[in-house]
Amino acid sequence: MADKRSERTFIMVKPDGVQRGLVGEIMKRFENRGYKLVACKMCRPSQEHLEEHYRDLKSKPFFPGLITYMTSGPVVCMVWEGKEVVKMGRMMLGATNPLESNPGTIRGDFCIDVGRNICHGSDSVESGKRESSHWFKEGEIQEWKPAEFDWVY
Ligand code: FUP
Repeated sequence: MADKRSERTFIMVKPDGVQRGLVGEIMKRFENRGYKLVACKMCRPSQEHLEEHYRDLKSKPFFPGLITYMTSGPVVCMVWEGKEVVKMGRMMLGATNPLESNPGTIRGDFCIDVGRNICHGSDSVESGKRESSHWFKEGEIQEWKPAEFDWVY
């Protein structure tokens, strides 16, 4: 149980999510669910940084457009911690393609185009670790225990 509670996922509000003022809405959903924010910053990532983040998609036809979109403005990067946060985070974000994302999910409520799908979430515990350390230095991730935790778990 203690191990599960320390699972981490990397969540990013993409440039369109920032421009549309959805940062607070997305953070609120994770906080309300009971997850713990352990890192957060706004940044303007370089093309190289994004190419490394999306390295598994390099051969896809949409890759150049994806990089152009992702470098078009600032993003907000976060690490959230808690039980099953990787799977639950993906569920809260909704399917990659907004046509398949259910109402009630972030994508299902706020977007209609796969190329403007407002947020990113790690797809496995391993990528959660890799992405968290790709976007944050060790000292930028905080260890802390919220007082109300005993009412969440
Ligand atoms: P996800 O893990 O939900 O971010 O989905 P992927 O890693 O498969 O895709 C990463 C990003 O590529 C998506 F968020 C949007 C973009 N993409 C497209 O633009 N077109 C596609 O057909 C698939 C993905």
